[in-house]
Amino acid sequence: MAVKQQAVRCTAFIWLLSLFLLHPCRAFAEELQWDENGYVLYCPCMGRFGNQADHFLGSLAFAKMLNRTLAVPPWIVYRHHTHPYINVHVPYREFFKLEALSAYHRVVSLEDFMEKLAPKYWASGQRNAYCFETAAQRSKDKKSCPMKDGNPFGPFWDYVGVDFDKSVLFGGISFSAYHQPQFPPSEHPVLAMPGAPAQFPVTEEHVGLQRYVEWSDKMVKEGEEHIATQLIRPYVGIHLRIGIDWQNACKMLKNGDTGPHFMASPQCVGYNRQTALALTMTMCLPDLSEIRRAVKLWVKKTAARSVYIATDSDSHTQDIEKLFRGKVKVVSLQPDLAQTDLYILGQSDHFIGNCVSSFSAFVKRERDVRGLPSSFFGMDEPGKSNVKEEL
Ligand SMILES: Nc1nc2c(ncn2[C@@H]2O[C@H](COP(=O)(O)OP(=O)(O)O)[C@@H](O)[C@H]2O)c(=O)[nH]1
Ligand SMILES: *[C@@H]1O[C@H](CO)[C@@H](O)[C@H](O)[C@H]1NC(C)=O
Ligand SMILES: [Mg+2]
Repeated sequence: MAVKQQAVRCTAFIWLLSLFLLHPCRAFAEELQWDENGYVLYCPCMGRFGNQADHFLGSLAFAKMLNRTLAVPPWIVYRHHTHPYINVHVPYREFFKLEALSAYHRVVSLEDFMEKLAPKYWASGQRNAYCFETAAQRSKDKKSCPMKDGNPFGPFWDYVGVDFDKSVLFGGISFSAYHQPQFPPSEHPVLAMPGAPAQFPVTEEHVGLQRYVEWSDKMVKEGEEHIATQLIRPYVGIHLRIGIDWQNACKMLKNGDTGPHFMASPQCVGYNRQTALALTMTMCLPDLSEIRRAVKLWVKKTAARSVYIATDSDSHTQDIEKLFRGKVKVVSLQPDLAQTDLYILGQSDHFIGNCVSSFSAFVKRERDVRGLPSSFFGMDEPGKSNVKEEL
């Protein structure tokens, strides 16, 4: 009896202990402490989701390098075709778990930073903007950072509720730990920048940071429901990036205006420029015959019973159904949220992506972290040219 009680007490103790040890983020969410080592703020002002995600990984690494807390910005969603045609700012947490990032580095959502910390520590009147001299060159007086000039810059900082009081310029072409002594957090607590302090595409060194980008419970629930009700495993997920903007982008490749490093392509041709494999037109813009070939190959290899098609334009559902004469279920949801597609592609038994697309790259990175297989149109084995292309 006494032993049993002891055990119960002990269990309760461990449970209590785990509350404090394993959930530091809970305390952190309730009571935000000001970080004496300062903050990094930026606008994810370049490109749509895939580009923003690449920039996010680099920015996370940047904040860690400077040992400043990253104020995680919302995602900017463009609504060029839907009323009321204004950008929507979606808090990071809507799609992903903010706390999961803390395993890598200190973060706070930009919204929480503004609501809970800025009024006391970064009040109106002391809000500096930081940018490169070259960026300031574009302003009228050649001395101001272009923080709110145009779309999406203006609407972004308006959403955050920020006007800038002063600009601080830095020289050189890249900001590194080397610059930090120039901006001690005591004098420069908040580094707010017009764009991400990161490269596009994400550097090879930072690809693995994808492991800290975990889907929110809401996204998991929605995505799993679709998979359970619409798909039959094993299923092959494919990303068809073939819309008109993409056709135009791939023209650059066709015209020889770009080498093998083109947008997200290092993910399949290799990050080293000297040893990069050829980037073919089929890889950038797969035609229907390539789409058919690759889908047929992977459905056969994985004995897939269904195919999920995510697309920015035509899903080619019927063309793909015809390949299997009704034996394989072909599904395309065309969801309101692009992230629903990303989730379902991420969970597939095999993924065929577009090597040049950062939207595909998001899926590929997530799958690599979890050890799931992926290929690309025009490249069945990532990092190895298709035999036919070599001839
Ligand atoms: N829902 C959905 N949207 C897509 C798909 N492919 C492209 N898009 C949209 O087009 C945008 C493409 O821009 P981005 O994410 O930067 O990727 P990239 O241009 O392909 O490198 C995405 O963010 C989506 O909004 C898709 O398969 N499904
Ligand atoms: C990094 O910042 C944290 C939080 O401000 C601080 O506790 C820690 O000592 C800093 N680390 C270094 C190496 O300066
Ligand atoms: Mg893009």
